[in-house]
Amino acid sequence: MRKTALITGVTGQDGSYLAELLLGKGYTVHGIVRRSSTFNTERIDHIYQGPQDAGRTFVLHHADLTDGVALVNLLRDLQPDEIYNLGAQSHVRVSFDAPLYTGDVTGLSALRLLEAVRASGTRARVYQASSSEMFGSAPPPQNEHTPFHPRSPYGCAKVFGYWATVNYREAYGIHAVNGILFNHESPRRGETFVTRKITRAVARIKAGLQDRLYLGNLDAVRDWGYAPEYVEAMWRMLQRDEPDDYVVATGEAATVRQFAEIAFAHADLDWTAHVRYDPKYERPTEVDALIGDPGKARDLLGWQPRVRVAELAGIMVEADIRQLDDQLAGATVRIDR
Ligand code: NAP
Ligand code: F7E
Repeated sequence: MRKTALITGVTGQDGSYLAELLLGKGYTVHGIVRRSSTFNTERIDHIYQGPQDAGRTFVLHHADLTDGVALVNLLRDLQPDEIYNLGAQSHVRVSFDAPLYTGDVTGLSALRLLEAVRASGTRARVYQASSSEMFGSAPPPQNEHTPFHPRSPYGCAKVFGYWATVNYREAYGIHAVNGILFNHESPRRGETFVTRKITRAVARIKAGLQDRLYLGNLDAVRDWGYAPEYVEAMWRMLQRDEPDDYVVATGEAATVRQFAEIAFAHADLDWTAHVRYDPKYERPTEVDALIGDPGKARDLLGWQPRVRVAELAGIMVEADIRQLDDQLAGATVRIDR
């Protein structure tokens, strides 16, 4: 029997890699796409299957995480085996500008989805995309027992989603798990997260289209892993007989400054010649250091990270250089001076 999975946030970085992974494992994959006035499916266009394709295994549905009734209807119709709740307003800085919206989409929607599971009578296993941002100012290394001290509306919303998931597991016996993932990146990372902002700038500076890159706090420490490996951990969590919560991380740390240095050096550029500070990119409260302890995921899921930060930066720089080359070959590119 083919298994069926539903992914919220399928158009995002992780959703696109997870859809590929599950299709490769023989699942029928359903994804929620929110209505947009421009196309928002770029990350999944290469696996798109049209309504007319016979025997299609990848199906997209228009819905929004804030629309609880739509979620109930969808789950009642699909009766999926597994649900991956990856949809969120996921940008920490933006969550200070849109705190209530972030609380609704990123926090309350986790509860909406769990209620929809109950209301629709589906027996699906549920993965909740929890985040290392929940640890906030708790000193590293952080593991499953580290107390939460979130430092942004985004972090607070994720703490709400985390506890809703634990509560529904305890109260209703739902097979629900939290993956507490540390930062993970890829060539599909959103362009305003710091790693991708840096690697895109490296490509543009190398091509002579840009000279300066403005960044905020260069001293922040992060544990950056490779997104395709992290979605494998999500899947492994839902295959365990007992639902539980897991930290997923590399256990290695780098500062934003070090990431910039490595990324620029990969293209034979000196980062100090191009990077400038702009306080605009600081946050009202910062998370200084996130370094995860992935021991439990290693021992119980058999999961281990392979790509480390230097290789990751190289993968992303090369992909951005290739993408820019393709754009330059086929289209007009705006030149920032
Ligand atoms: P992402 O690229 O920002 O993707 C977020 C997804 O959520 C997109 O598909 C987005 O749709 C969708 N979405 C946003 N608002 C929605 C709404 N109201 N209704 C339905 N869908 C909505 O995020 P990601 O990096 O893949 O991360 C996946 C999940 O893991 C998120 O929950 C994030 O908070 C969490 N997380 C990420 C990391 C990380 O380092 N990447 C670490 C820990 C946890 P559009 O494409 O239309 O915008
Ligand atoms: O910032 C600093 C910034 O926006 C990383 C999300 O996926 O991971 C992500 O959240 C660090 C911060 O990611 C700029 O202050 C400096 O200290 O790439 P980021 P994030 O805030 O860590 C967690 C685990 C999630 O769950 C989130 O969804 O870099 N920084 N200068 C900057 N950050 C940005 N974005 N832009 C700058 O110019």
